[in-house]
Amino acid sequence: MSELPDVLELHNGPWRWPAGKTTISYSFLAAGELPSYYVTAFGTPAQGDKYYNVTPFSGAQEAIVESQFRYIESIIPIRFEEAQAGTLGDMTFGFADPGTGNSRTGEGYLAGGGGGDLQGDVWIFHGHGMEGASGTLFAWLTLHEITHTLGLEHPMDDGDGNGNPQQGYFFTDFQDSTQFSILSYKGHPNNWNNNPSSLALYDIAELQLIYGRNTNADPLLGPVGAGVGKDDLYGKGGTIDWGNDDIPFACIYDGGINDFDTLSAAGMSAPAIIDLREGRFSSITNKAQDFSWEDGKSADNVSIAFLTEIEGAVGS
Ligand SMILES: [Ca+2]
Ligand SMILES: [Ca+2]
Ligand SMILES: [Ca+2]
Ligand SMILES: [Zn+2]
Repeated sequence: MSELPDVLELHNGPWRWPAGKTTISYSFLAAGELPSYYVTAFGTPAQGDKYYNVTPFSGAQEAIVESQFRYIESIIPIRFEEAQAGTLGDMTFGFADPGTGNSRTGEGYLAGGGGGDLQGDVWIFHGHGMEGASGTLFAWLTLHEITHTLGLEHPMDDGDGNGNPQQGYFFTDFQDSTQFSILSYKGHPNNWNNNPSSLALYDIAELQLIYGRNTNADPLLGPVGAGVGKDDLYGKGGTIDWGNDDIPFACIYDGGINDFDTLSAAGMSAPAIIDLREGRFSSITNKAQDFSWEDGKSADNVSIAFLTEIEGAVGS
């Protein structure tokens, strides 16, 4: 077994929920429910101001967020619980106006960033067509912001102001893409049109460096212990089911022990390239024609997390 890489660009600071805090509470804001600490910090927002016009997530959007919490719980030993009615959680979720001149789609306040009660809060801003959205773009956007709240930064925000990732650790310009971190602003070089359906390779590694690994968890669903002896199938009809997705876009973390897991390209129409080594990428798609295989390029759309052992493979 190797170790988790230390990708400093993603957590180049003290940002995290305090050690020993293993349960993080969350609330979905109601219409007009701007927490009072925003008024304390920024004043009462008027039209044109950031945080004006708070509107709620839809039920489907709340369900997306909660499924992401279950997913993150399978990776790190942290639990997310909805705050009791009438109280605000450590994390809040809502839509609001972005404020004049702010083109960002969302915002997630870093835990440990000194923001007091602002820490952990996630906003999706009006003006980007996200109200009522429940597709893969909304799912990716909220997962991106939740990952910020857990303490990870954009790979290109390393403090030197040039917008490029810090060189010399793990990230290179090439690696500054969603192939390696969903916090990158650049799409996967071979996969531009797809939204990541999971955290990416380095996101999982860095969250596990900070919080520890959830070993023996049932991937996507379960508590510690549920992964012992659990044989998982990653492919059509399996634990991660990419169904009819032409270019599935995921990183597989399986903390199970004494198991036999399989990465499968069965049912995919294009030739597959499968690499079962940890930290490596496989190409499992229905769209081989989009890629210049003869040039040595491949889709590299499915990765295996560091310290994850996938024991078997099935070709297309
Ligand atoms: Ca908060
Ligand atoms: Ca397993
Ligand atoms: Ca395994
Ligand atoms: Zn971001």
